[in-house]
Amino acid sequence: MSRVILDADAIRRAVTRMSHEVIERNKGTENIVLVGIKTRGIYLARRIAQRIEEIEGAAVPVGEIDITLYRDDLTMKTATHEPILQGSHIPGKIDGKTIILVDDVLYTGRTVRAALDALMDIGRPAAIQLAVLVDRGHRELPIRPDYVGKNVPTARQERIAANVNEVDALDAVIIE
Ligand code: 3GP
Ligand code: 5GP
Ligand code: MG
Repeated sequence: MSRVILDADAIRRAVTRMSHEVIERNKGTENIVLVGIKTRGIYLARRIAQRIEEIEGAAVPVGEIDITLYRDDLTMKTATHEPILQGSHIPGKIDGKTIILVDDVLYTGRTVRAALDALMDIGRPAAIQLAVLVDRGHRELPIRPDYVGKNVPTARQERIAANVNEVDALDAVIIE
């Protein structure tokens, strides 16, 4: 049995709200760099950047970071199966910038931890904030998002399909 948690309109509204929150919290867009995590986080970061540009009339740079889970299957998650950095592309220097990390789903927090490590290796940002479309709980590290599309309490064995148009040819967050 599966259930739609966010449809296309709801995702669009969540992205719009998060974009406003980013602008408000940072008092503008001047120092901001958006960094999307691997596949779907990248497209969400681009959407937020586009929305911010529509609202503020200023372009925000978007980078990407590729972190792959080093594990045998998607349902298993143990301390020995840590996310590993595959690569990253960040436009310009991140020193003194406010980085906004963007991902589709936040779960244990290990992927974000790996992304933080990678960013710290590249430079010294003034601050790093976290935006996720879905927070499904079950954190294993002291990591919390600053901007959340929707909090979705889940059981560990549940899966959330975060479909984005650019990859999945539809916009929908579905719990299955
Ligand atoms: P993404 O790269 O767009 O984030 O990890 C590969 C894909 O599988 C991810 O796409 C993610 O959406 C999906 N996925 C579903 N469940 C899980 C999970 O528990 N862990 C991870 N890492 N990915 C999952
Ligand atoms: P974490 O490292 O916080 O456990 O997991 C975060 C990463 O794994 C995100 O990049 C996300 O794509 C993926 N992930 C974890 N759980 C799920 C889930 O239920 N659904 C989807 N779509 N992705 C998930
Ligand atoms: Mg992801």
